[in-house]
Amino acid sequence: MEKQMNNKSYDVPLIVISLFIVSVIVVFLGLLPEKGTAFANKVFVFLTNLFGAPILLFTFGVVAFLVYISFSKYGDIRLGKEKPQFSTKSWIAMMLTAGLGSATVYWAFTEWAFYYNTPGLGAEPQTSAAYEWALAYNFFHWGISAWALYCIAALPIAYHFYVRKNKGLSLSSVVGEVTGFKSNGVVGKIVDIIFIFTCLGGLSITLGLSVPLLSQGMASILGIETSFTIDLIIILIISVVFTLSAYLGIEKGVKRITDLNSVFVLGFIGLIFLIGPTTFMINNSTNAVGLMVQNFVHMSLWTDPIENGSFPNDWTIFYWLYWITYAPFMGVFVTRISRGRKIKELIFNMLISGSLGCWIFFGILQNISMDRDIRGIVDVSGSLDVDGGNQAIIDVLNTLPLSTFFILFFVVVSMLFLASTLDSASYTLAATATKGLKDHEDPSPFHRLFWCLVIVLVPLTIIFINAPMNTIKTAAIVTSIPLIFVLLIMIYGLVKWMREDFGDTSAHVIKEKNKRKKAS
Ligand code: NM2
Repeated sequence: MEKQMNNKSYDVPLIVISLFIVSVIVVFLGLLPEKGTAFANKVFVFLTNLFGAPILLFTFGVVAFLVYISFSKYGDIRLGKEKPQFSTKSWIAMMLTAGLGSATVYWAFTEWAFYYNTPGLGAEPQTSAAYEWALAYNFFHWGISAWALYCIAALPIAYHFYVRKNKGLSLSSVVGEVTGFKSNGVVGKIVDIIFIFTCLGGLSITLGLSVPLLSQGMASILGIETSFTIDLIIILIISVVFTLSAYLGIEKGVKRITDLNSVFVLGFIGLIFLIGPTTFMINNSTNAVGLMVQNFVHMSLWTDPIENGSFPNDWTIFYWLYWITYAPFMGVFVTRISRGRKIKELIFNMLISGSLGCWIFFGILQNISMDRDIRGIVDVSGSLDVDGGNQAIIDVLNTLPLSTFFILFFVVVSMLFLASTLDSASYTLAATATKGLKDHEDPSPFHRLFWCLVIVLVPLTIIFINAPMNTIKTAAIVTSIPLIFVLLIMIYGLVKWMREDFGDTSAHVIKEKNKRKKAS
């Protein structure tokens, strides 16, 4: 049965299946937390063992493929002949802010510490070498390969939409065009469900990590103890205010504030960079880029086959899957903002500018936290087992001059990150679950609020039972593996289309053909 709303309708089977699976997870984890987390751990180990090497090969293959395309004649294909809608600077800024989320702030202070305690590539734990490798690995996990995973989701969608001029910006419409199955038939539904679950998986990590951190910040400002109630209040306020903002008519104001967030982020990291230790930040980051570039292939394909340590599964493979959970959402977003760009321009800016943006962000925040650990001021690496490092993050901020101002700044930045993540995710999910939605139409505000509440159920349960990191990570592992198959279909389609459209055309003709239209 479908409920009518004008000529649009809710996709009831999609909503029911999603609600059912989410409820099963919430009830299982909530009622049997120990069994639930032990089960999640087993699933994590099983899937990363089974799919680990293929995922590493896939990601490395994607990087090689994109580098090849950008240097080949296909790189000159323009995605729509119109003038780009945004300047290159704001285009890159938009990709960066959309591609990173609220948990990025958590990782920015703590990620190196995980690697310092259990390093990759055989380094000795908790040594100087481990400090150096920690930052190199952080740059690797937020670098070229990671952005390549975003890019490989974006390119087929953009090609389908601008070059082939097919209808629809969803994964199911791309898969429909490639395979010939109807996008509103069974195959399309399966793709939509996979899409929804990957989004939910990614958001579980994002919210599971960022909500407790945000409430830690709030509690420190208010001088109270953190508790689940604070987590709950924060998430409810953000969900209701931000998702209903369109309905309440304050969307423009809210949007302006979230747009301002990139300025806030720049201000935040800029000030910390100036306070320093600036030289250490520059030196350690330069060193990390060197280590990473030198070992790029080894890091990309390292499975630790003899020692069977858990680093590749726990980090590299997990990270690629974590990025993949956001890839479909990013693919659609990047397509929307990339009309008029050449394929090579898209690849270059996603891989290089995207990575550089991450390295600057992490190069400043990882290093301030590492510096406090090296000098014995805050025990960041020792705090991970206690509370995931949340208190240590606040303690690091407390070492800055005008620390209250910085913690407040930090809380505002995290809150806006969280709000924009929830806002765009609930929008995308509601749009996927609304039948007959035209490109310029929006799903109803209540439908968005519904998805917003569904999104927060699993992470809230995870926070409530105080689940270990592996339970949080399992959400991404389970949900993004099916999406790899969808991505493979999309890559196949892209190659097929490019060969059909330009296979017999020589490089200079492609260049000529793809000149931008003169402004009329
Ligand atoms: N990525 C970039 O959790 C977040 O901050 C969202 C994370 C996929 C690793 C993005």
